[in-house]
This record gives sequence, C-alpha cells and structure tokens, in this order.
Amino acid sequence: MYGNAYIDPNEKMPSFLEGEDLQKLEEFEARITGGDKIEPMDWMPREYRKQLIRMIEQHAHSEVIGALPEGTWITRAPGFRRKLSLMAKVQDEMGHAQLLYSAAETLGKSREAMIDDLLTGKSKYSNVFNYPAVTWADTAVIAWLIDAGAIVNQVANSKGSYGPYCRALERICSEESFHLKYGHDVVVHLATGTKTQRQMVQEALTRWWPPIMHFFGPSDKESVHGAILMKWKVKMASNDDMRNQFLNMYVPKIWDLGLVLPDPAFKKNETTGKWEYTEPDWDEFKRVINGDGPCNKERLAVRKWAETEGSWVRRALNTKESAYVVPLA
Ligand code: BYC
Repeated sequence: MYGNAYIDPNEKMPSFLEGEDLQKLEEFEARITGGDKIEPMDWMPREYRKQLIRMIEQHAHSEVIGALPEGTWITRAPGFRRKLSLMAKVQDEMGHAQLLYSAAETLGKSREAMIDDLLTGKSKYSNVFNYPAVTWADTAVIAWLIDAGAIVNQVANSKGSYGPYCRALERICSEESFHLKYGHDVVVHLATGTKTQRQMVQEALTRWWPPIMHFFGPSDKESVHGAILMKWKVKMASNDDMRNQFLNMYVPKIWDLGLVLPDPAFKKNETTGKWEYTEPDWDEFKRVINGDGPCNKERLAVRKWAETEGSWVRRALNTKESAYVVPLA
C-alpha cells in the first residue's frame, strides 16, 4: 500500500517502484494528476526517468534515421521547388532530433551514449524508416501520412507531464504541419495527374500502408509500457486510440483522392466509432523493430559512416585551443 498515490492503491505495488520514497511518489503523482509539468531538477521516480529516456531517445533516433528515406530523393526531386522543399524538410527532421536529444539529456543520459546505443542497435527507432522509398511518390506518402501520424501522436503527448519533452514536441509539431501540407500537395499533384502518376502514388500507398498501421505501436493488449506511461501522462492516449484517431482523420481524405487502401476489410463501425480492418502483421513489425527489416542494415551503415566521417568536426568543436581555430587579427 502506498497512500493516495496515482497508481491504484489497491493494487500490489509494481516491482519497478520498490525502494521509492512513498511520500515523494505520492506528491509526484498528485502533481501529475493536477496537470503540473515535471521539470528536470524535480524529484521523479526512477522508472519515470527510465521510461522517458527510452521513449525520447527512440523518438530522437527516429528523426535522424527518418531523414534518410526522403533524403535519398533530394538529388532526384522533380524540379527546383520540390528540391528546395524536400531539403528544408529533411533539415527540419535533423533539427527535431537535436531538440529531442537535448530533452533526453536533461534526464541524465549523454548524447554520446544515446548515439552509441543507436549505432550498436541497442536502442530502437520507428519501424517505418526501415522500408525503402522506391519512387518519388513514396516520399510524398511519407511526408503526408507519416508526418500526419507523427502529428496525431505528438500533439497529444505535448500536453503530457514532462516539461522539456512537451516543449520540444510543440515546436516539432508546428514544423511537421508544414511537412504535412507539402506531402499532401505532392500526393494531390500525383493523384490528379497522368495515369502513370496516379499509378505511382497508388503503388506507394500500397507499399507504405502496413508500416503506417504499425507506426502507432502494438495493439493495446500487447503494449508493454502503455499503462504506466499513460498513468504518468507521458503518453496521452493508447496506441489503438492514436491509430483510430489517425484513421478517422486520414482515411476519408485518402478515399476522396480515389486511392485504394490495400485492405478490403477496411470500414468504420458507425456504432462504436472505431475502424475495423485486417489485423496488421505483428510478426513482421517485431522483426523490423528488432533489426531484421528490409533496410535496417543500410540505415545503420549510413549513420555509422556519418559518425566516422564527421568525427573531425566534433574534435574541432571540442578542442579549446585548437589548430582549427583561426585567431582573430
Ligand atoms: N517502431 O509498449 P509499447 C517522424 C516498441 S519520427 C519501433 O506500446 P510505447 C518523422 C516499443 O519501443 C516520429 N518500435 O511502447 C521523422 C517497445 O519496445 P522496447 C516518431 C516500436 O513506448 C522523419 C515495444 O515496441 N515518433 O515522424 O508505450 C521523417 C512495445 O511497445 C514502435 C515517435 O517516436 C514503432 N512504431 O509506445 C518523417 C513517437 N512502436 O522499447 C517523419 C514517440 C512500439 O520495450 N514514441 N515499439 O524495446 C511513442 O509515442 C511511443 O514510444 C510509441 C510506442 C507509441 C511509438
């Protein structure tokens, strides 16, 4: 038993809370119930810190790796304007990673340790970025629908309990909403274009739909961390609720463009308000997030190359009196 703590006092105390100061835990949970933001120097249970580091770090890695599928198309974007927009978007994604690494650092894990864990495969990143962007239309589907999924998740979680993460998410969402407009513009252009363009965007949607369904995480009954993250207001809705919210907002828009979802079972149950569909292939999801997707090796190899090739920049920046610093006259 531990007083009026936010975790149900009638439940047995979870083992991850053993050894915590129960008085402080109670005060912490009361602050969260009351809608306070928790800041880096505030007291927090070890598990809250651990979960936040895991989730924010994975999110930061997703931004870094997420820049790659679209990044490979910068040199091949059709026309100067599209090239400029795509370059700006990719640059934004890398900026999001910096904001998120800074937020995770406030919890005590260094950026270097996080990057090491990405490169050794210890940390996860979003499943979707382990698939190839086969044609220009794939980049449009990513920018529209994956950014849309990210916005659904991030707008909700920006109302959460950890101050630095929420502030980073607010800024990220305002940039993501431009990405979404850009992606929608390219999809509409292709979907209302020539027969070849329509076919190209349809094929891209067919390829990306299963990973997009996986993007929101396993179903609620399989989610490992969901319950405690929602109790502590790190996640503001469950995986299935976020998925359903995304489907509510975007399936009608996809159908309006005359595009077809690659799942004939797709329909909204008007009584429950929930979407019904064929259960996504969760075995594939597990394989992909555990390192065995179509592009996992390629993605990490690119990041390892960037880490090695960029090491001189970090050395130069970290050297106080270095030969790299040109003295002012
Ligand atoms: N991919 O207990 P669960 C972007 C893992 S980037 C990989 O439900 P949780 C963009 C999960 O980590 C934005 N792994 O987890 C960038 C856990 O494994 P571990 C990306 C996943 O944390 C560039 C296990 O499955 N957004 O938009 O309660 C260009 C059990 O899951 C995934 C974020 O990162 C997945 N999709 O909920 C364009 C949002 N799903 O750690 C666009 C922040 C689950 O125990 N993250 N797993 O080994 C979250 O909101 C939550 O972490 C999730 C999962 C909803 C993703």
